[in-house]
Amino acid sequence: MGIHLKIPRNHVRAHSLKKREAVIRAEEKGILAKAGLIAHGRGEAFDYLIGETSIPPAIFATKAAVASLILAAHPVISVNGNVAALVPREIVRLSKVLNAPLEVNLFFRTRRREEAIKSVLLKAGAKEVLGVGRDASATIPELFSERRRVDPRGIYSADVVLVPLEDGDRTMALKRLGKFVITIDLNPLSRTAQSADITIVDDIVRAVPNMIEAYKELKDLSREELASLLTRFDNRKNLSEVILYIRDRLKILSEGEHL
Ligand code: PTJ
Repeated sequence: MGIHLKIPRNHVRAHSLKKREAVIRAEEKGILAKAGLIAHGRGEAFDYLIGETSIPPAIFATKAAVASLILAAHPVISVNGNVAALVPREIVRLSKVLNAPLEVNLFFRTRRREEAIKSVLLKAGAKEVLGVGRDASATIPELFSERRRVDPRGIYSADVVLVPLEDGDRTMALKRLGKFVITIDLNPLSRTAQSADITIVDDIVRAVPNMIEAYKELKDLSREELASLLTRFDNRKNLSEVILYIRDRLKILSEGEHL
């Protein structure tokens, strides 16, 4: 076990430091991959650029994502080490409100990590967790990482999949299989962000609770109203909005203004 910081509640970076502690602890417990620590750091850098808040294009993408998950016949939520480390209770809650099963799906797959993540999710209130051990018996063609293994009852037969913090090859393989892919990724330039159908450029710690709120707002809409929300959403345009937002913010900051 490493040395852990005691973070003063009024520390200006308390939120960020708490997340760091959560990922470090999860790595020590065998939940998070070592590469997950690096991925977290990259996410933090992009979060700095957007101002560590859910910006308007992220909220728009969140609503479109929830609309598509409500409309889905068989939605599935993929869970990796970073998701289990940062939002275990929230992802279980989202899975319940949307009636979308949780599936453990790992880039760095080991039996020990699968079981550790399953147990985090069960402890957080999940009734069932797909994709563990022999349950991940189907394969996504053309994928060479361990992420090719999926559960026939889950991602394999899903029409809409939420894959937060995903890698680019897998996103493209899921697209080729005809899945509608939603991701949460702080990097608007990543291959995943660029190739998903809906990209929520936001910290997963804010995005998942926002999705639960969006569900409450959208759940009574008709299927036509939900479909029209989706038709108005264009991922490429929305990602451009994110990049323009960062550009405008940096311009203001470069002129010495504080936001
Ligand atoms: O648990 P595993 O074995 O499945 O491995 C998970 C990681 C994240 C290590 C694996 O999927 C990976 O290597 O991912 P990448 O290719 O590094 O992509 C992760 C993306 O997530 C990057 O674009 C980061 O900017 C972004 N990211 C990191 N932290 C967050 C985030 N996006 C949203 N919220 C975060 N907290």
